[in-house]
Amino acid sequence: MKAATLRERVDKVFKNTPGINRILLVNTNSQDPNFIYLTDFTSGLFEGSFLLVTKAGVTLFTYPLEYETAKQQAVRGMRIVNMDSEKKFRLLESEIKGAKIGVNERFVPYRSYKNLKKRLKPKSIVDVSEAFSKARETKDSEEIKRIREGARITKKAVSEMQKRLKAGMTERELAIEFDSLMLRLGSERPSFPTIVCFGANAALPHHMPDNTRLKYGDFVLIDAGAVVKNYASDITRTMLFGKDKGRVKEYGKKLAMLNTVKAAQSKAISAIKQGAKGGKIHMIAQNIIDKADNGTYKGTFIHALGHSIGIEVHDGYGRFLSPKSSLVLKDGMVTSVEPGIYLPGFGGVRFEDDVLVTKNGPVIL
Ligand SMILES: [Mn+2]
Repeated sequence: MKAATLRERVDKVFKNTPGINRILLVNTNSQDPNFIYLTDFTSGLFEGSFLLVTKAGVTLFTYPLEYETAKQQAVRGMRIVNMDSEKKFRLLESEIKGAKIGVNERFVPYRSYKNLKKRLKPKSIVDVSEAFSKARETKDSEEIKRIREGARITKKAVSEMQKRLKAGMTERELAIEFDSLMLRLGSERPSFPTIVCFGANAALPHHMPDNTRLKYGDFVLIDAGAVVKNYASDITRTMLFGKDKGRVKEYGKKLAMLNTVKAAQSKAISAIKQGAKGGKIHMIAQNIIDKADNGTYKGTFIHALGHSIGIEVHDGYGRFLSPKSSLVLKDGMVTSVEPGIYLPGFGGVRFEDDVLVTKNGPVIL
């Protein structure tokens, strides 16, 4: 596997859009993830820019503000148009008028859609979002390298943070320190707002760091990810603050939770390979949790085992390891594997890694 060229990515998208040979990606005040997928730009915001995608090549219509930024990053097969005048806008219009075009309905706001119809007058508009999801579901070597680097940075930051835990520090203080550690280690930005949970807060899977203070014997759960060249990573670690058995309240129960989730995660990961079914992988983890300690944790694993990871943290619409998932794993997919146990009022445990699917089995990134 090698890094795909722009042409190869464009071909990968058009393979799944029969009858469509013209796609218009429309940015809002943020970039369509598919715009990022094709341009691979790592600098610039490109608010309100358009990317016209045809089999012959890709044209970026942007504004004077970022024209130079675009030109510096343009690769072969990419044309950059500076929309500094109404005439240039008409160039875009002439490309679209009377044509059947594909758009990403999962991204274009209704208002932009209406404007597009009114101003650019295409003959018809169809949704091509699924074609992009399919193109993006398997990663090339460069994409994998970036996710691996993000995961490495995140794991390094967790182990560094573990040494800096102090009784009395707040979740917010930890989150601020953790994010700054990741940035220093090479992260461009967090994949999502860093989740930090102390004690009972760990029972809430998406708890946001607040002013809760760390106490001896608390669970400490960190769920975070570093972005490297547009690609996200997503790692969760849970630990106990303080290891002295005698002084940690309900040490045995906490340790059993940690061990159960670890076992569920490693069993599920070892079943991952090309051809395996997403639903089955989820059930491997769920069964271990449900049956452990005579059913003490039955029903406490309350979310999907994993999700596709790439440009978006939840990449690839609907591609999940979940109980009813019909997803069949393919070589080159990257999925999170994140079982958990959540006991409201007491605490929770989650372990999460990013796993590459190959023909021969799993590779933990
Ligand atoms: Mn995740």
